[in-house]
Amino acid sequence: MSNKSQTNSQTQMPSLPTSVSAKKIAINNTHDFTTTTDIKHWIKETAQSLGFADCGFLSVHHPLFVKQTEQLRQWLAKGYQAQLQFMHSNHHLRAHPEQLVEGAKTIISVRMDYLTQTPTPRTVTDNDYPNQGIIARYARGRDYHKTMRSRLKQLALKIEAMLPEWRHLDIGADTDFIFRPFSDSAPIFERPIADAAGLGWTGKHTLLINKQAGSFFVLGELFMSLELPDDEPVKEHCGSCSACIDICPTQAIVAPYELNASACISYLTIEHDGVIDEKYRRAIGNRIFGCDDCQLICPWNRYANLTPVEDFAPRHRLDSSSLLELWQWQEAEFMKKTEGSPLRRTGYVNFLRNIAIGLGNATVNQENIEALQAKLGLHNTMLDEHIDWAVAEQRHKLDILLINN
Ligand code: B12
Ligand code: SF4
Ligand code: SF4
Repeated sequence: MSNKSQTNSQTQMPSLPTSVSAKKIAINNTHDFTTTTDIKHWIKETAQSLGFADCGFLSVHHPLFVKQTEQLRQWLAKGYQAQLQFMHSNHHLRAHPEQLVEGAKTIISVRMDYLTQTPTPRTVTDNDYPNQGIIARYARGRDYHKTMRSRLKQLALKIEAMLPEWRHLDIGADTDFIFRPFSDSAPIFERPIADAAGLGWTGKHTLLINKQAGSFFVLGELFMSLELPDDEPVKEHCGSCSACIDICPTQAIVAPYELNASACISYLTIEHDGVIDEKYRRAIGNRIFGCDDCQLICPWNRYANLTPVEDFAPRHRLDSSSLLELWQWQEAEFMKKTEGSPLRRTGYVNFLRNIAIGLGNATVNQENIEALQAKLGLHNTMLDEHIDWAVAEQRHKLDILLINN
């Protein structure tokens, strides 16, 4: 897709996030662009000035796409995708990303850190607060999809403005500039692209890890018509470690680099619609939206960086709310408080379903039982079934407590 009609005017460019960024770019504009390396260097610095931690470059014709499509088919054949229907579609576009954006030659793969607090290294402390509703760290603020895509567009506009200075190099700077930003928004192998473009290696939990920054970052891509050479992948550094596999509460990492999504708490609490199989409910604990355990335990996350991007700042105390507080949210409140937030994805009743499971797993307390029962019959039988289970779990713990005293 050509975005040229939207991008001709410099005056349409969104303002830079910081004055430091503007200064950096001004300095860089004095560069001599004698090789493609100079251009890549400029793009990298500009990406960083826009809040991206790093970027790498990869051709749309890289052999990984066909290979990865075959691996995806094998993954689907095992049924790991559960209700993730979109994983079945558009395999031809996954295998041939040049068809996704006609005229695109290069993918700029970017990563953006999202931590707003440094977690205790190599420990899952979330379990220490059983009455708190744990929301995955990426999801506590503004939806990253929007943040990523709007900043990728800013990056594209800055690149477009530089094209006159790059015309002497044979990279297509003298033709119409075509670009399109993505972040988890199209049939694209985002993690394998970032891996091949040198942003990190794929850990045994299947997420990308960077030696200097751990794995608490999200990925995005800018497809564009400039032709720039590929970056090189980095060496993997998991070695003999298997901490992520061992810690996974639902044993969803069935083998190194192989995730059964249907068992992953992230899938169950965010993507899965309807009844959550009883066999997973105790293991889900107090995680009510997503799961960070395999990352929290990973030794490389002692190097995880805090984000410079304000959008990730927790909203509505989503980093510290109790299960009971969240349980009291009415639907209108849920809709209001999750505007522009990833939490919207799960929907109100599934959100309550997740909290019900959390309350079943919470510290035994008469108040939990009463709060759970107060919502019986208010929504649907699916939720009622989880409430009944949670009340039975609370009562079971109460019985044990009474026997022991
Ligand atoms: C579907 C999906 C999910 C599913 C399935 C995850 C999965 N691992 O497949 C669910 C809902 C469970 C999920 C959960 C999460 N997700 Co998700 N998810 C995606 C999505 C949309 C597609 C991933 C995909 O293609 N999976 C299909 C399988 C087939 O691909 P695969 O994992 O790459 O598996 C292959 C390799 O392992 C390879 N392989 C086999 N053997 C070997 C050996 C070696 C050495 C190597 C290198 C590879 C390899 O073969 C496998 C089969 O093809 C991407 C966005 C995107 N468009 O790419 C985000 C994405 C992967 N998710 C992301 C995040 C942040 C998460 C969560 C951390 C969110 C949370 N906190 O709850 C969890 C983490 C769970 C986990 N351990 O992976 C980020 C990852 C960022 C990063 N640092 O890597 C992405 C890239 C989104 C983004 N734009 O940032 N996710
Ligand atoms: S996100 Fe949680 S449930 Fe999913 S693989 Fe990682 S530790 Fe397991
Ligand atoms: S916990 Fe260990 S095996 Fe898992 S991704 Fe991190 S380094 Fe690799």
